[in-house]
Amino acid sequence: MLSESVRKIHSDFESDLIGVSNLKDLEDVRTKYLSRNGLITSLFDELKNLPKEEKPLAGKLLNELRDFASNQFKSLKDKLELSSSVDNQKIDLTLPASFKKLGSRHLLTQTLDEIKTIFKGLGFSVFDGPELESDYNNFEALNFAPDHPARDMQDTFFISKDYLLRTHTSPVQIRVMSSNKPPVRAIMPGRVYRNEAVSSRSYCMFHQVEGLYVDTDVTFAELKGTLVSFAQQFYGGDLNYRFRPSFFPFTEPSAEMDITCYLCHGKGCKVCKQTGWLEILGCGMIDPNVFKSVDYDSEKLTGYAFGMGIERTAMLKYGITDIRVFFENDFRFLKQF
Ligand code: 2NL
Repeated sequence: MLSESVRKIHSDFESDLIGVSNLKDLEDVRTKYLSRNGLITSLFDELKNLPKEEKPLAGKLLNELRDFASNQFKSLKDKLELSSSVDNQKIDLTLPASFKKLGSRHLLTQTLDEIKTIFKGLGFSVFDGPELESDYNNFEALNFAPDHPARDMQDTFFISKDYLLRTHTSPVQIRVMSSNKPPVRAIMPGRVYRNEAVSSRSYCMFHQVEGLYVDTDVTFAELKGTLVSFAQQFYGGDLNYRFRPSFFPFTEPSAEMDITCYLCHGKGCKVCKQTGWLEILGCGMIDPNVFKSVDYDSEKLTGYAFGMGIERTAMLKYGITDIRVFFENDFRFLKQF
């Protein structure tokens, strides 16, 4: 008998609940079934009239019904409360969404990424190394004479007698050659430090990318082919270029590469100091003394190397005239790129 009442109340409760669309109707259903005098609660009173042996099963059925009803009630209540709180806030779903400013990669990162992509396409891999270096890796292994002016306290941040903040990324090339057999074809980007007065043209810290290719028959013609291909991809296809003789302690012969001035297209202006040319990088054939210091056979091997400042490269490409803007993080500068 009781089990039949349970079944009937169960299905009545469910159909009553289907008709509920607001909190008030829901409260009426709760009163009808679950309040002190509600239908479910009253069934519990009938339990005591049952024969002893039927009580456990009937009790179980009743508990299940009550738990079912209160769970259904609770979840519908949560749902209705949530939607009524949204109604109360009077949200205007037709308003345009608020604009969130997105960050972007720093111009230096963008420039370096572009340089890396181009050289990877030319078969170079990428290495990095520590910014705190030994005097040996930074100067001695690179054929700097002991009294070379770059070692001077005024140009180099020395940490101790034998350690310093690297003044170029060449020590990474020393490390890579010392721990890899030739052929080696790689670029090494990173931060470098110079103890110089800060101005629009120089900063105490900047970024460089250097590269080298060492094998048995590497020629100056290959150096030119690679760097011209780089410049065409980076600065644009139809540029003119030239290589001028230069000097670096670690290369012989050495050269600097110029491209046509982006501003006057070769006519001569303030940016190119009336020459029509802009210097974009330094390069040369690796000096045999450098090969000796990394235990490479300078009789069998030749190689070229090159280096460029990343800030300078970006300044040339975008016509930026003050290096300090790279480190000030002024949003008005950053957001232009
Ligand atoms: C410049 C010029 C250059 C190199 C860097 C290099 C490294 C080794 C051996 C030989 Cl381990 N050379 N690097 C060569 C020529 C030029 O940089 O104006 N940099 C900003």
